[in-house]
Amino acid sequence: MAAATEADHVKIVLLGGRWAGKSSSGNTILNKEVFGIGAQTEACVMETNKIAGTQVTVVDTPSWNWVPAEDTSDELKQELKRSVEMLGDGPHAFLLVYPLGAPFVKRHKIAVQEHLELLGSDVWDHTMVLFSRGDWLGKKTIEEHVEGVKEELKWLVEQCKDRYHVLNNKVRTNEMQVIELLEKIKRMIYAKRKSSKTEPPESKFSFFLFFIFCRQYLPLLLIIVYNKK
Ligand SMILES: Nc1nc2c(ncn2[C@@H]2O[C@H](COP(=O)(O)OP(=O)(O)OP(=O)(O)O)[C@@H](O)[C@H]2O)c(=O)[nH]1
Ligand SMILES: [Mg+2]
Repeated sequence: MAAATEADHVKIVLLGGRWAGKSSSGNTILNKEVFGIGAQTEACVMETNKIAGTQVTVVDTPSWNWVPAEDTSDELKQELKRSVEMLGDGPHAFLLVYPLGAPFVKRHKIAVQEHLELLGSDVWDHTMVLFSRGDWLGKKTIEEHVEGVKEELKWLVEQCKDRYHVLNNKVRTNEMQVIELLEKIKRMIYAKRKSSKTEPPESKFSFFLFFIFCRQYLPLLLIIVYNKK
């Protein structure tokens, strides 16, 4: 998947299991009631708004059930893939929405891993955990909460290279929580852009390896060419 790179237009896909808080989080991010809450989201919906000077586009998706991907219908799999296609050159970020405090055990891990990987082998490079239900944090910070989570949820945070954020979708007046999320996404875009600039182009790298491997045979090759003349 070729993710888009401009940070003046942030493109997001919300992913997750049933009742995770995807549509609510989409509404919080866009600061308007555009995604239906309470009724199950059946198909991808794309909406956009300008937030703190940044154009933000969000695709809300239907949820998967907490089962391995092979037990998920072809229609749902198609719909998940369509969420990426709807954004043309792809999203900057997949936000994997998970309700804060909900148990995350082996079957959740398998479902997340298998459904995300339907979207390409590099999907984890663009994924951040978005905890919904931030109002359940109480006096703890999200960092303190994440430090204390169990093994499977730790795995999820590590898969996302420690990128996570929390939203309280019950308080729409706290626009800082969205601005901070957008900052984290922009940081992810810049980091990705930087690493792809420093990677040697594949063709040059292959030639370099070929040269290293073959240099010992060069004199032999020259003798053969010379004798043929
Ligand atoms: N207290 C609290 N409730 C939340 C929060 N975010 C979402 N909810 C509630 O969680 C329930 C599910 O939210 P949705 O946004 O519809 O979740 P969804 O992932 O889109 O669900 P489906 O599309 O039906 O699978 C709703 O009752 C929301 O009001 C939050 O931050 N705090
Ligand atoms: Mg929904």
